[in-house]
Amino acid sequence: MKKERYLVPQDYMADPAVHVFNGRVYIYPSHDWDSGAGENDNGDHFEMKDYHVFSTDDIMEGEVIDHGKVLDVADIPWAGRQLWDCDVAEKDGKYYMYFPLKDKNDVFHIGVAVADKPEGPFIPQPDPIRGSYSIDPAVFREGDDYYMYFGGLWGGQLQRYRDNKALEEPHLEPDENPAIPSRIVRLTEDMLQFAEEPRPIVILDPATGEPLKAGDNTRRFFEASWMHKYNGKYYFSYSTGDTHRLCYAVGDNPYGPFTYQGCIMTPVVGWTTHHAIIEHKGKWYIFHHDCVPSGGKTWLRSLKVTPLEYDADGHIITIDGGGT
Ligand code: FUB
Repeated sequence: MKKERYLVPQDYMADPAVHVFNGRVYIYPSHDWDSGAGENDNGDHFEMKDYHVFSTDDIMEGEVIDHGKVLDVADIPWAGRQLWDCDVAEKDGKYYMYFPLKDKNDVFHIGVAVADKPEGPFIPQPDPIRGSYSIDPAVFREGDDYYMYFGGLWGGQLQRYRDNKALEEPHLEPDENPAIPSRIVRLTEDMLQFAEEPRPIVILDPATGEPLKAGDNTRRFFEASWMHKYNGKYYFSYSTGDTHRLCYAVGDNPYGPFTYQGCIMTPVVGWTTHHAIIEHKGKWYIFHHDCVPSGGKTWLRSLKVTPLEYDADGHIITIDGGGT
């Protein structure tokens, strides 16, 4: 099998969420472009304004179809700017796209748009999800329940919240405190709201049994949550942000706690790293992005896929991302 593949060489796409719907693989990426905004820790250079959907029936070799623009920031009533990483879930033949977007006050919330087909078009709800904040929604289905994982530090604004309430001042924890966690929340039956208060995702250090610390920045959560299940275990994976790694932790249920396991992918070329992990036709894949085709421009990222393997104990074998 090929070792990796760029999936959309004709355009810049990033932050893939991937699902198999009706036997076909659908990819929901962010759509990068060169807005001219300056690069900073606030992420102003990620000025994305629409989404495209892609699909294929053969991940490593098949034609990847671009279904075109499926949602535009201009059509979202509460929009300010910046459509970042989205995800899509199916329920009863309808498709729900969850997207982070800054409102007119430059505060991120998570919105929902609905379609009759996995390839859209998606029609946005008039308002964001009540009580939603920060970025990077990833939706995981367990039977009849749908859970959203979300959150991201720095430009993703997660440090502005504690116990689901906005703080007066953003607060990055001191190094010796528990790291700021990703969040999980179950969705309502109509898929349009939170059914409960979001809860923290606790990642435990296997050596001490204690939550990973804020200063442990090669292992602690930063952004890009994803959940998949393998051999009955729940694999929570995420980006470590400023140390540019994709890492994972394993638990016994969707809420955790999760115990840290290791690195899935070493840094790619580019600042951000972001992924989705799926099984298709008995093989496992990690979809991700890097900035090799743009010559390292971190706001112009290209979509990739690489086969993913486990060892006999269920540990993910680390992939070399090709960066430093
Ligand atoms: O694409 C904008 C942001 O960059 C995403 O929301 C993060 O996960 C990072 O990939």
